Amino acid sequence: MDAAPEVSADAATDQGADTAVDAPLLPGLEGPPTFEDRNPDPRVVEVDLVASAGDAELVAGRMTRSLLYNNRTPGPTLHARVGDRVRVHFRNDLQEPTTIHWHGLRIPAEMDGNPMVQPPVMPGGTFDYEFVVRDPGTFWYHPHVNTIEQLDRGLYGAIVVHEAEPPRFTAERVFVLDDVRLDARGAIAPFASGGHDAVHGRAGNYLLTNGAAARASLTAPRGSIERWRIVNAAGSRVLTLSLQGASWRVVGTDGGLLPTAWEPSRLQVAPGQRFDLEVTLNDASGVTELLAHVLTQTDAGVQTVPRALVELRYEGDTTATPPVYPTVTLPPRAESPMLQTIRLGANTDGGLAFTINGRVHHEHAAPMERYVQGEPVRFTIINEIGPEHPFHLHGQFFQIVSRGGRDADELGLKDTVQLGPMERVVIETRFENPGRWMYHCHIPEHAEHGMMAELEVTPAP
Ligand SMILES: [Cu+2]
Repeated sequence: MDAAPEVSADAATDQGADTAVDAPLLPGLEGPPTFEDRNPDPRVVEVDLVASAGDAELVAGRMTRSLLYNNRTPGPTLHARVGDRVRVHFRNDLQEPTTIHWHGLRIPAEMDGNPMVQPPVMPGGTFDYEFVVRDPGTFWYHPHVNTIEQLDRGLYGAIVVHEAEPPRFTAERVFVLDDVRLDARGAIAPFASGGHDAVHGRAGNYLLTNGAAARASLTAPRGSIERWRIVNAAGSRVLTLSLQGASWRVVGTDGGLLPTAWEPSRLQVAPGQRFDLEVTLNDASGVTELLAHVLTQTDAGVQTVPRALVELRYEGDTTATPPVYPTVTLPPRAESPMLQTIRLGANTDGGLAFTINGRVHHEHAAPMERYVQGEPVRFTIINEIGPEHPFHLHGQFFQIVSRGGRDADELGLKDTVQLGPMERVVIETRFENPGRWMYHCHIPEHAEHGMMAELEVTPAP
């Protein structure tokens, strides 16, 4: 941890906000700028957040009418340390209602920003979100109203919560990945209510890295060891990533650092998921590329083509000390958990709709099930249809027990798990966070057409 002069909150206030010093310093983040913290107390992060329409340069030299947080997409990164209090003064300058959902944070249900527990913030309206960030990790925020359009038009941003004693890297970088569908004029293409988009969710024709369609061009000294925090903010695109010209290990996922790192050949990141990578820049080539392998129409038919999201060139040399990771222990598997089944399906009774346990769910429906805080529950989630579903549970972490009947090797605490066509995944949670919580497919077209339900966790007696 960087040493910083100790300055009491009171002294900082006396001197005015301009001279306030946050102590101890958080590790710096490369990527989207962080929010301006207007509270001098180093344990309080207090920020202003405005959603509005505006122009963004998604493709170089062209402006695209988008929806923005604080006039940019991705919005500023919310940067805090575990245990910090976060206050977000939100104002909705959109022409439509919205909310902010803090994806993955285990915060009080009334701050979760989902429309089952919070009336949407109307145009011109405000809402103050306040919570303590209990868990270190990489998270993100986005609207939970008309998500099909609001997310796709650019409303999302990253959240980084540092460990109490963060491992030290040469640099930490945030990469918020997305795709967007632009028409020939560079405008966001109209949203269709049927067809392929309704079945599979809308995919874009441009990949975005931190809001730009061009590959991110970066430099770093050879010998660096960096932490890369990856967020998939796309509506429906599963990203298959590889790294060329560097060695990498997965050191964290949705719910923070892992007990043991693992080295992928390719890494699949479903919509909503996050992965933290340790990247060692030591390749003879002098250039490192983060690639997304994308199905593409070519002259030779549809093929998987690598697209560079990030190109990093070595400049200078350094000798990084390997980071020292805190010891992480995952909750053990329960001996006799309650067993539940969640079936993800569809029906075409009155147009295409998506179902959970045979029901088309609408907002403000009553909670489907009740659980007691701390009670271990094992869910068998069955995808009974062809389209894929990134299944997301609000306000809790879970572990992936098995996939397709085999023990899962997907280590770590998760809040989002990908289900392929007709696939069956078993997860286990202990419902540590009481309240009313949504669970849904993270593809907005599926969620908003029925695949979004609610459960309730009652406080432990
Ligand atoms: Cu789905």
